[in-house]
Amino acid sequence: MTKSALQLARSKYAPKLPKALEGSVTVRLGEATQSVSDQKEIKELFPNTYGLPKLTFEAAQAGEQGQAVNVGVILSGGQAPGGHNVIAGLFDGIKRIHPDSRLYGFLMGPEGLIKHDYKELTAELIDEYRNTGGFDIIGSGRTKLEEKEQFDKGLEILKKLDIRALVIIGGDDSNTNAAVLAEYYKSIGAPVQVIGCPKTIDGDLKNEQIETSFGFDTATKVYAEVIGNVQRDCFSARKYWHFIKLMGRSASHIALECALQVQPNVAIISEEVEAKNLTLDDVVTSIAEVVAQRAAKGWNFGTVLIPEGLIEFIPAIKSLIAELNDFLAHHEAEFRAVATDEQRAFIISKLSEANSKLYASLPSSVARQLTLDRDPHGNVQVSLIETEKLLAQMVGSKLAEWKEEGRYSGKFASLTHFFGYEGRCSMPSNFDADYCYALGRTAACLIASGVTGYMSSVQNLTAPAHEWIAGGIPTTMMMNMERRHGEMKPVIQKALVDLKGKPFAYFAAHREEWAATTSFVYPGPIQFFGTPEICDQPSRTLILEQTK
Ligand code: FBP
Repeated sequence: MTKSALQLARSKYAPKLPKALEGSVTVRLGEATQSVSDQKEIKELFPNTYGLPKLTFEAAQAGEQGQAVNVGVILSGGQAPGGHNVIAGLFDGIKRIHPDSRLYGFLMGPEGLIKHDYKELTAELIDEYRNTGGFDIIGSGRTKLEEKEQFDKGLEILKKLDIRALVIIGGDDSNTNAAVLAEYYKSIGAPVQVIGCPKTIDGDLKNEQIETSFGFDTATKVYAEVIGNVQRDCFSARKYWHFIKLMGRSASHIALECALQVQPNVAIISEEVEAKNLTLDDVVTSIAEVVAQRAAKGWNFGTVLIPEGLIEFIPAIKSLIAELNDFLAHHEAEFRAVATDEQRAFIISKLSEANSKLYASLPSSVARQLTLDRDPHGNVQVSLIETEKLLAQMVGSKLAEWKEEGRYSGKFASLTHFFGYEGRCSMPSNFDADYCYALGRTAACLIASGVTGYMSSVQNLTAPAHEWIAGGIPTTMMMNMERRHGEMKPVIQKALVDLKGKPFAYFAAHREEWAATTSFVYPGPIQFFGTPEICDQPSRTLILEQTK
């Protein structure tokens, strides 16, 4: 593999470790735990892995060498910067347990386990990937690991390779499935420990125990850099409004973090839209008001940040989508038989009055998308809807109306952007490189402790890395019961933006000023070499959340 000068320099970076993990380690057992809610149901579903104690690793005098262990690893779901360092930390950790320990990577996500597709991860291979972005060392995939047949099929290859522990690196759903797998293997007496690691750029796998998921830090820094560049261009030319959609399937953590970093003129937070029961027109009006307010000062430029999942959080659109799903599920053939240019009118004639009115008000491209693009479960694929274009177009129409009424006399030219895939495989920031390596080393300590059904956890993350606290959290502790596909299931609670939390409060306290002035911040690229103030700062979200 040909490497750039920066890649070569970066491959030599030694991640900073929590002090407790530098030498030999001992484990301190905490109190027995409970799930965040629905304790009775979760306990019944996880009789073998419920109520386990939290674990903390502490430095110890050098002890006897452990036994060699074969370990499997899976990358699950969307890419997030730092995944390779989790694997490197795990590799180094199990080699410290015993030099004959071996690591096997299952290829292209959970499917690799089911299809028995794997490769051994040797020291030479691991060295190639230290501190690099991407998941390409073994690939990732979205196959859900949730059926007994899949578990049994996986067990065949685990037995064949004498794998005694499986580490699943994934988001809330993958870690939920990891907990179910841990319980199943324990219930049938299969000697395989299952350990999870918290991954997702979306930042929605966090709670009292998991301070942040890995990848969020780097991805948001990459987006903030690019948004900063767009803002500087915007302020230089002073002729465009930039509508920027940001990844993060449902929660708005990425949009909020970027807003905190770049101070845009407008940032929409989906959770607030839902809490205030806003309509699409309310959202459009709120943006148009800022455009008009700035135009009155002669400033026909600005930036608007839009979270990817916004459309699903607008209560009226949620209800429109639900009715459309239902209608199309029952009348698919009838609908497809209608000529393309008459489909819009056909749908309008079939929906309830409120939804029909809303549907009729949507630009034709979005209206068409709502009826055509449905996933295998019959749901509209809202992530494909170009919300940034929808909002830019609707704000333009609103301003044109206001111009006719004499309420607005500015110029409005818009440009749209979507930043998502650009940030998912970026070279990890020092924070993510250190955090991920520590998560991998912690996973190895959990394996050495013989436990199963735990998630690797590293806490105290706004302190310098050597003060971080490594341990294990029973995954059942983070669970509650939720309705999924019509059935109540035990799942890890997804963290949405907390409207009472400090990051949102800071944003809310400053947004009017950012709208009325031009207070853009240009964060610049991630730095790897330099002082900790430049290279090691965690996300603003994490800093604000941990401010006393
Ligand atoms: P994970 O939850 O698996 O980490 O993935 C998050 C994400 O990057 C979302 O932000 C985005 O909506 C989605 O993946 C895109 O999915 P895909 O990679 O399948 O296009």
